[in-house]
Parts: sequence; structure tokens; C-alpha cells
Amino acid sequence: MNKITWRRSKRRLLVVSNRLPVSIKSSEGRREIRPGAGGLVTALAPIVRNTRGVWIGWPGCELTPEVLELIRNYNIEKSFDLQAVNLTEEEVQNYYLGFSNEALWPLFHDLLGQCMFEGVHWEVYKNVNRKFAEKIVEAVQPGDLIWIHDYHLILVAHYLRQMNVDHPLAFFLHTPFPGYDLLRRLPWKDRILGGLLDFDLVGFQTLRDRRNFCRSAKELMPELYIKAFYRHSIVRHGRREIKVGNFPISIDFSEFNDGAQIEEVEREASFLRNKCQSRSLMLGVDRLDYTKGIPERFLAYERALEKYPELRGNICLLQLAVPSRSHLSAYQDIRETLEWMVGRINGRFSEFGWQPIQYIYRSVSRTELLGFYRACDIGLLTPLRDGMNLVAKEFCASTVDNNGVLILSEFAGASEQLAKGAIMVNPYNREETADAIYRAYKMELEERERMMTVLRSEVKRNDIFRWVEWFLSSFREHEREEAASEIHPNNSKPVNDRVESSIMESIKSGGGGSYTDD
Ligand code: GDG
Repeated sequence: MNKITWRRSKRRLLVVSNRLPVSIKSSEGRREIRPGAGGLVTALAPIVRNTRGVWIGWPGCELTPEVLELIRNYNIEKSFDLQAVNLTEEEVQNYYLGFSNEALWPLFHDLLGQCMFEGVHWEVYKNVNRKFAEKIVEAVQPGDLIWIHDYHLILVAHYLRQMNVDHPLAFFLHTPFPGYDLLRRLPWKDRILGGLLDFDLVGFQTLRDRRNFCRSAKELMPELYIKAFYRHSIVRHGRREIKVGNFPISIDFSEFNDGAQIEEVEREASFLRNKCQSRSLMLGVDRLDYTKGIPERFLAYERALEKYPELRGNICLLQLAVPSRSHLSAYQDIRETLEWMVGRINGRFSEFGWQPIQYIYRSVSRTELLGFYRACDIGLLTPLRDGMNLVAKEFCASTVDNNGVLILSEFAGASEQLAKGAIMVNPYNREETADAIYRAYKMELEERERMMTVLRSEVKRNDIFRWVEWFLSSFREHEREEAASEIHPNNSKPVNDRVESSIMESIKSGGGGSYTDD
């Protein structure tokens, strides 16, 4: 169901992301194309379709005539316009696995020790970003809004500007943005920061990310004039003004809330509860990624079993680790570490009929996933750093009886919104996380219900549809302001005045407060 009415205009939306919103898989020797899952696709696909827009991305496999044909048929069948960017094997190695996932990904998650900075990766990253820009130039029409997603495509605006595209360009970063002390280690930091400043609107997940970006920009380019409003900052770069905001991404609340109540899911949940035979079931769901803090989680759980013997036989951790980026050695290493840890902890504590960890290394269907959410009464999500962490929100939306506790890392973007109803932990603090597990286990129903109600109403109020509408209206608002100052350059208010009035507006509307980046 399309819950967003893109009311204000009929302008086409061009969405650009590394991957197309479909998955192409081989089954019995034949390739199949299926719509992608996930909140972002659910929220954006109808807008792209209804505005007769385009979604540009890499199909995730070689663009053979067979794959092209699949995409063509999919477009006809679904009245969609997917346009595929072809990447060679070498481009996948250097741009995707190399620069995106061995340099930017760990750097943006504060994990400098995992970073590999290779000149050849950078060269290919630039070339692929140019390739995406060329594809956009082929597809774009006058008046289109262009929205580019994530760390793989930071330089696209730079190349579009070189190609004389003067359309409004927006960017959203799904990962965190690091502080300047970390960013400055990147040999190409000024190109990455400059690339972001070629957009008109840059969106981050949290206020912290927005501040990190503004402070880094100011450190690298002291000539920039940056002013912070309550809801966004304005960076004046030469004659241009770039709007920088924080827009915490979310999920389709109803999909999880309603889905969790269907019979098949209830059956799945009872099956799991019967299998695990524990009073309390605790859940971890993550892509298998070193940023998700899974080893730290296992060690904290082990400590809890050691410190609180009452937990033994009464609690079980169900850990779903979804295979991801398995061509990279860091991901192979973490997989081995986890398998070894599960064996050790289970060997140490298991009793006949009870095992402390159930570890599953594969992806599951949406129904099974909902079954996990329904069956478990504790969500244990301990990323070392995470842009948002949608699993935390999905767990809350699926806990329809309010009988659940969320233990959440303070380094997940979601903590900015969910701290009030969750038990917050520092995943590096094993003792604190172990105590949090015990506290969640012992928590009375009344307190569980009170905290879960807070969490669920937050996720319900700020769902993915609100996020899209908020981002796009912020984009259009900025465009209008820019156009107004171009038409009446002498009338354009100095930035300072606008700071004042914007703060006043946010105070009047109940926003309150402001901060400055400089
Ligand atoms: C990036 C940022 C940010 C997981 N396993 C299965 C499955 N999933 C789905 C979950 C959830 C999604 O994958 C994971 O989202 P996260 O937000 O937790 O993490 P990342 O994949 O790292 O996403 C992150 C996000 O972008 C959005 O901006 O929040 O910080 O790193 O939706 O449900 N779905 C199914 N089977 C599985 O086995 N069906």
C-alpha cells in the first residue's frame, strides 16, 4: 500500500543506490528476479513509480543479456523503471569490496584498525562514481529530483556538476559519519568531504553525525561559513549553500506490527519457544559484520552466565548471523571467531536439554524473522557503531504484547530515539552488558510493558513514511530558498538573520534550543 502521497508536485524522483532494489538469484540453473525487501524499498518504490521516476543501481551480478531481459520484463510487469549500471569484476573488487568496504565502511564506523587504504581502490572508486553519473545524465529530465544513497556514491555529485547537471542533488548517508580525528587519516579526505559539499542537501542519521560532518568541513576548509539551526545546518561554500540535516531512518511499523500477529508467525514463534525450552529467549539479528559487536555480545553473555548462575538453564540466546561480504578476509575471520566462541561457550555451560546459544548462519524468510521477533522477549543489539540499526526498531514493532525488553548499544544511531525505553549499554563494557542481561531477565511484567510502550509509540510515530516525507520536503524547501535568493540576490537575507528566525520558528513549534558547530 502506498502510504505516501507525494502531494506537492508531480516531479520525477530519480533514486540512485549501489544496488538496485531487486534481488537476482539463480534457481535450478535459471535466473530469477524478485523485489528487494526492506523499509527503504517499500517507502521509495511507490514514489519512484508514481512520479514515473527511475531507480539506478548495480544489479549485483554481471549484466548479461539474460539479466537485462529480466530487468526489462520486470519493468514492464511492475510499471517501474530500473536502470542497471554494469560493473566489471575488477570494478566490483576495487570500488565495492575495496574502497567502499575496506576503507570507508570501517573508517565511518570508527574502526581504523580494519581500514585498508589502497590507491588503486580509490582510482576505481572515482571511475565507478563517474560511471554512475553518466548513467544519471542519460536518464535525467528537466525538473527531476535526484536522490543519491550511501557511502559508495559520495563523488557522484562532483561528476554530475562537471557534466553540467544543475539539478537539485540530495544525498543520504546510511552509516555513521566519523569525527575529524578519524577522518583525517583517510588520504583522500578532502575529496570525500568536498564531494559531499557538491550536493544541495546532505542527510545523516543522527545529530552526532551531522555535527561530525560540519566540524570536519570547518577543520578542512576554515573559509566555510557554517551555521547550525535546530533541525539542520547551513554550510556556505562560495556562492552555494548546502543544507545538512539529520533524518533518523525507520521501518514500516504496521508491516511488522500486523505481520507479527498472523497465524503462521504465531506458529513459528511457538515452535521456537518449544524447541529452546527456556524461560527467557534473547535475540540477536545482524548481518555478519565486525561492526555489529557480536563477539562482545557473546563474551558479555558468557560473563552473565558466570556471574548469575540462575540464568543457566533458564535463558537462551538465539543469534541469527546473515552472511555478508564473505569475499573479504575480515568477514571470514569474524565468522571463524564466532563459530569458535559458540562452541566454547556452549561446551562450557550446556546441560542435557539446554544449550546457552543457538547460532544460525544464514538468512531466513520474513515470516521466520517475524517468528524470531515474536518468540524472543529480550532483544540484545550491541553494535560497536551503527548508522541506525533497524533490527532494534523491528523488534519493538513486532513485540505486540508489550512483553519485551530491548538492550541497546549506546553507539547505535537508534539510541538517540530509543534510549528512553531501552536498557542502554556500552558494548565494550562486558560487566555492564552482563548486568543488563540479568536485569532484563528479572524485569517485572509491569516495567517491561511500560518501557516497551514507550519504544513502540516512538517507532510508530516516526516510521519510514514520515522519514521519506520529511527528507523530501526538506529538499524541496531548500531548493525554494535557493531559488528565491537567486531571483532576488539583493533581497536575500544574511545567513545570520535566517538563523535567528529559524530558531524562533522551532521554539514556537515546540522545538526549543540550538547549537553552533563553529
Ligand atoms: C545499514 C546500516 C542502517 C536481517 N537478516 C535478515 C533480514 N534482515 C534485515 C533486517 C533489517 C535489515 O536486514 C538490517 O538492517 P540494519 O539497520 O540492522 O543493518 P545494515 O544491514 O547494516 O544496514 C544501518 C541501515 O543501513 C538503514 O539505513 O540502519 O546502520 O549499517 O531490516 O530485518 N531480513 C530477512 N531475513 C534475514 O535473515 N528477511
